[in-house]
This record gives sequence, C-alpha cells and structure tokens, in this order.
Amino acid sequence: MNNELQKKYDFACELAKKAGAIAKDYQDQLLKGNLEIDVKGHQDFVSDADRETERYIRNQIEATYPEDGFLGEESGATAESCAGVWVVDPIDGTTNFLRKQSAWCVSIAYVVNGEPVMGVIYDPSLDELFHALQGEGAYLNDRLIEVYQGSEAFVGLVNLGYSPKMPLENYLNTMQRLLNQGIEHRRHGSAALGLAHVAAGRFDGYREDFINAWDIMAGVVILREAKADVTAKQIEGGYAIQASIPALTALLAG
Ligand code: LIP
Repeated sequence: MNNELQKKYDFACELAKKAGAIAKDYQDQLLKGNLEIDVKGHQDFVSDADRETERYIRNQIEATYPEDGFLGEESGATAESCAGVWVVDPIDGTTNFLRKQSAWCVSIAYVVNGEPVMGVIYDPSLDELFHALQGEGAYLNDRLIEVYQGSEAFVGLVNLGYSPKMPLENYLNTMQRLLNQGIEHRRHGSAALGLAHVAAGRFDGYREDFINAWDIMAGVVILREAKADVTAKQIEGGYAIQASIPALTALLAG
C-alpha cells in the first residue's frame, strides 16, 4: 500500500463528510427560505451552497496538497497540468438539493494520469460514505460491498440519467429495451449517488449517455472495486457512462 495515497484517501473521506455537513446546513437554510438560487441553464441551477461547499473543499485540498491539480464543477480547473488531480462535485443532484429533496451527495475523486484511483461519495441525508481506493475494495461506511456476480435470471432495477445533449431516442430506446425484459428503472438526477447505489447493490445498473467528469470519477473507482462492469467512454465535452452487474451489461448497452 502506498502510504502517501492512503493518507490522501483518509483525508478525502474526512473532507467529504465535513463538506457534506456544510452543504446540509445550506439546505437547512433553504428550508427556511434563506438561499438565493441562480439559473445556469435549462434545468441547471446553482446556489451559494454549491459555490461555498466547493470553495471549502478546494481550499482544504490546496492547503494540504498544493502540488496537486483541481477540477470542480463550479470553479473550474487549475491551469497547470499535474500528475494527480482532485475532481470534485460539491453537490451532485443540485436540482434535488434545491427542491429540498434528499437525493444528492458530495463526490470527490483523485485522478492520476486520467484514471481515478480513489473515490469518495458522501450522502449526508443518510450519513452514508461510499468509498474506494484502487486495489483495496469498495466500502459503504465500514462494510465491504460487491455487486451480484451471478448470471441467473433476476428482477432487475436500473437507474438512468438523461442529458439533453444526447438524442432523446437514445434514452427512450434504453427504457424500452429494459421494459421489454421486465426490468424497471428509476431516474434520481444524481449520477454519483446512482453509481454508488449500483456498487452497494441497490440498483443493477446505471447508464447516462452524456455526463461530466466530476459526476462520475469517484463512482467509477468505487464500482471497479465492487466488481461491477464499468465503461466511462470519453466523448466530445464529457463522458458516456455505464455501470452494471455482469448479467445486465449487454442488455443495458443495447
Ligand atoms: C447532475 C447529474 C445528473 C444529470 C444532471 C446533472 P449536478 O449533476 O448528477 O446525472 O442527469 O443533468 O448534471 O448538476 O446535479 O451536479
């Protein structure tokens, strides 16, 4: 075990929980009507909660690991290229957060030469920390997690994400292909949480045909360590992500 990486992992786990507490406080303010909401685009919102939570995370990382790079949804990327880059979504599931719902999380990944080697996803609503360090297994809080490896028939449940940056028929065709096999789907609007729930066995798959790096990098390493099939394909401006139990991979891919 690389001792330096272990220290970064422990740091990231603690940081995600502290950032989650900050974001949760903002949601409590929201519930009292004390939070301004800005519109970034159609169905794309942001608030001081996103900005300040990311500011906290970025400040902690830059103070502790000044040699590393940073990429955050709200504050962008550091200029210089670094071997190790922290990829952060301070509140994934922003729309849910701003509508006072609970399906949102903090997502922090550490990426080396383009590959995530560490991922931490924290859900403050349930106090659930999904985390993994490459080669060391995936965990929910302190419990080892692994996806179903069998190929027997199963009653599948899939979480789908949708982006208007891709043709609507892609999404509709995926839904139809699943429903034709009697497989139900949900759409929660938080990719990071959806990916974490696949790793924890709450869903049998996740697919979204356009997504940003900060939404998926932590989930990718958690899922790989949970022995899921994971494909994060780089496309223009982002990624196409699919993660599933092995028995569902071909059907979900279409
Ligand atoms: C969200 C993703 C979700 C996607 C939404 C949005 P955000 O991230 O987690 O899967 O469908 O459009 O991008 O904006 O809440 O951090």
